[in-house]
Amino acid sequence: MARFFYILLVMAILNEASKKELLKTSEDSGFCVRNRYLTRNRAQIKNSGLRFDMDYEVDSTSIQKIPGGISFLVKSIFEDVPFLKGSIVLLTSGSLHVNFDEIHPLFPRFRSPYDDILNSESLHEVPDDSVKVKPNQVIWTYGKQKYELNFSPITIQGYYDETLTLKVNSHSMMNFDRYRSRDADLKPASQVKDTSSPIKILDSAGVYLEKGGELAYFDDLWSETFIDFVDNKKRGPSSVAMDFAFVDATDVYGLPEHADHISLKDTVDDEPYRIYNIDYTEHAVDTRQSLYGNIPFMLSRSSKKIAGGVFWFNPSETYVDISTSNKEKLTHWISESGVIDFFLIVSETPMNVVETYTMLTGPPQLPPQFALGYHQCRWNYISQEDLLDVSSGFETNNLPMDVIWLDIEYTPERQYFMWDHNTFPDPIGMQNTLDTQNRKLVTIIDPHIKRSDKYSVHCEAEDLDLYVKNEDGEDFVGLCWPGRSSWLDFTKKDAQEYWAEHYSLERFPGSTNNTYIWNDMNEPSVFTGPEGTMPKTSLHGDVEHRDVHNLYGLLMMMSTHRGLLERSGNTERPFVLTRSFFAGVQKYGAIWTGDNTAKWEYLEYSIPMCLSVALGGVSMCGADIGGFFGDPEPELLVRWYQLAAFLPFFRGHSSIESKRREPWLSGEPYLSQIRQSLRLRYAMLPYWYTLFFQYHRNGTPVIRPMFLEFPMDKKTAKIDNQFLLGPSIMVAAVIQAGQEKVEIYLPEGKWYDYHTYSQVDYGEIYYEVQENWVPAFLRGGHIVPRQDRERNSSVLKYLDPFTLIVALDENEEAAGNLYIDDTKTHNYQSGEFLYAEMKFKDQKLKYEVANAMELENQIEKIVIVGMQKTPQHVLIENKHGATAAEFSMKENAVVIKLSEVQVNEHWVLTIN
Ligand code: NBV
Repeated sequence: MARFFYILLVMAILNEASKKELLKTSEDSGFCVRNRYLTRNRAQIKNSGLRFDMDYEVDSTSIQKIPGGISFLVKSIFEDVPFLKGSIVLLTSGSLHVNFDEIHPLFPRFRSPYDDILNSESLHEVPDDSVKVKPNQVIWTYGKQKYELNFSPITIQGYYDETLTLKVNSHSMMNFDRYRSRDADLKPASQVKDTSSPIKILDSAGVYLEKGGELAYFDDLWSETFIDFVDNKKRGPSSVAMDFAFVDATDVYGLPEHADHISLKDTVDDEPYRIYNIDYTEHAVDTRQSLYGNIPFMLSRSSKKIAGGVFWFNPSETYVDISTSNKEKLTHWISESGVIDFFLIVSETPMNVVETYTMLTGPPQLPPQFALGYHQCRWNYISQEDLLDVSSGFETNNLPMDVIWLDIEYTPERQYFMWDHNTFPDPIGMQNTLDTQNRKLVTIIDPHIKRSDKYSVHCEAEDLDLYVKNEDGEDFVGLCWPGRSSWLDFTKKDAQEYWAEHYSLERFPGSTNNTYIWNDMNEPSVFTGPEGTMPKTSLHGDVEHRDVHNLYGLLMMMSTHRGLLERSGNTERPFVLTRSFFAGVQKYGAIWTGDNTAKWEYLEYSIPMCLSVALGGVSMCGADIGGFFGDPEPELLVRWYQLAAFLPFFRGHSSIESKRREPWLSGEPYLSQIRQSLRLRYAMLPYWYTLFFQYHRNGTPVIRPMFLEFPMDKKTAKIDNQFLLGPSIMVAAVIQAGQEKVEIYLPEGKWYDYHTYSQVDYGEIYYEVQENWVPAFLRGGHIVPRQDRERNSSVLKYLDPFTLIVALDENEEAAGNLYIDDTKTHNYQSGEFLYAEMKFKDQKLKYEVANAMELENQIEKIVIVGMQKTPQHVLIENKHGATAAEFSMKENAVVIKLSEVQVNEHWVLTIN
């Protein structure tokens, strides 16, 4: 009982502390106000005779050749002495890497850990002959990419196939606040070349600026107060900024995660997109406020055959402004601290840009196959009986499920790596039972560590000095679930190692090799901190938290991932879910959209949210089915399952205050409808797994906004209530109660209803809503592998036969792939997998095994959709010779039954 009241109390505090008005807007962030002001009033400042110091040039005498590019020094045009060093290198993987850093900073300027985020395979420099150094310019040419650096003022232009695609600093918004000592704000005039004009501003972080004819004083350079939280900026202003213009772009996308549409809005007289990992409880939708995780990557779509991308590699608080003019999308990126470090990508299609970025920060993890099944979660399954009852409920109701989850209540007083033995007396026994049902367990592990002398995780961390420090250099202490807590400093290698070790079976007693992990609250969420997170003045060694904030969650879950890898001696693929994240998270696991609400609009926004996360390289995304807060009416719950079956991370979850909602509690017809969605998902697992393999190998996202597949069709540019699963299936959501029709746009080509195989005309259509499913379409020209036998866990499907759905295009052709491996280890990396290529052409379906492994599975059925003539005869040729195959005409398809056709052999099917 006491615990229950405690929870209510903390939730009340949390809800209060996280109301929208208690989060910062751009107006509350001095560095953003200042950079916006300076760039918007640039002409006025210059005309008023004040010195405007945001004009930078390359010191042409300093250029040095380095592999793939140049290094150089940079100065303000008003000064003789360079204060920045720069380097620009073109990479063979298709991006231009640009860096600016202070030459002699007063404090170390933080640089993100390359090894943890970037993929070394993507960092090879182009050969020397691709770089031409001229007196005032450097030109890189590699394939169809060309970049030009102009020295004064510094600008960069990116061309694809001779078409200008991306411009850097073309609007002179570049800014680099140097660290300065407090009393050196105004420099002696002798350091300045021209002393005749009144010097009031020496650089963008200077003290006096003219505002509306008057001298304005920015008084927040050294300290800033938000509500009652004082941010003591002992190191002073340190912002960095840059503008990127996407030429001829109709839309820009990316910058996940925001509860917003995929096509990003102009922000001119509005709030910019904020990038700062925070626990924005009961978050709104249609907002540019930040959420739990962020990926500072943006890409463009154009009506020409060009697309651009920018990855702004800076983990401090960042704002991005977007405006449209002259067919150009101008973006202004402003970060609170760190260095200027970014990657540019120019290419022919947005898809290429996404793939290049995804591999640059990847490769994405190939998840164990069970992770693509259904996950059942709740805050909380309160005891081991409760958990096992729920798991059995899935059995008795014939509902597939692979993973059941435990939230924070399984621990004694939120001390992680331990079990509350009153409620979970035998966790191993519990997991053994789950094992007999072919199910896994995920337990939550949060980053706050209870400061208790009896808690060894804390005592050792304290002894080893692994905690983040406060500004006075003592262990940082804040309130979170366990009460007084501290947080490991994951920027330290020894803290990462310490954390990873805790996932060993010895250090996490009661865990098994089938226990997987959920890292929550890792923004990090600190109940007593500003905006519910860690104060920026906290210290990671000599680095301030403000410099690294957005990395915290990523580094934590990276360490967890490493722990699970080590637990299995590096043989098994881990599964880790994280709430907070940054660029590169796709290497380590899955994310979800956090605490949504049981309302229709949250179902609607789950699509653009996951789509933009996928554009940011992270396909393994999902939203809590049913909504975390509140209680969905059965219709909403069913619609949510029906849609979520087509989103990668497929998990039902609800808050401790919500009513229980295991599928059978809704009764009929809802239970059957939910079962149908789960079965649809499980039948499609071979397709999902194949898509994930392609994503892992090439960075091709698993879920795709329409514009990514149809970039030249401008009608697709803003669509985000429908999307593609891989290249072959298009899905649309039902997002209103009692909705009768869904308006859908099908680009030119052949389309078939996924559920009935009937052909659907392309163009704008109205789809009559069905109770049992959401609209989904097969795209002509594609082959989708399935396993249609009904099983209650993905594990049980392993030996099942396959069905191939062949959807023909206008030329009666189609193609597709099938990937199979052992579902869970890294053996695929040494070639132990099956990869088959399937092509339908001239009435023949050819199945070729590009990479074979030992497998017993058969192909039992082929469904051909969209065939004009009725077949008379079907022949299958394989190693057993040629035999006639049985076939029948179903309403909209030819159904061919096969026997003794193996999944790991070549065969040809001929239809006459
Ligand atoms: O651990 C409790 C919850 C969890 O169920 C949810 O999924 C997380 O997003 N957690 C947040 C903390 C409490 C939120 C009110």
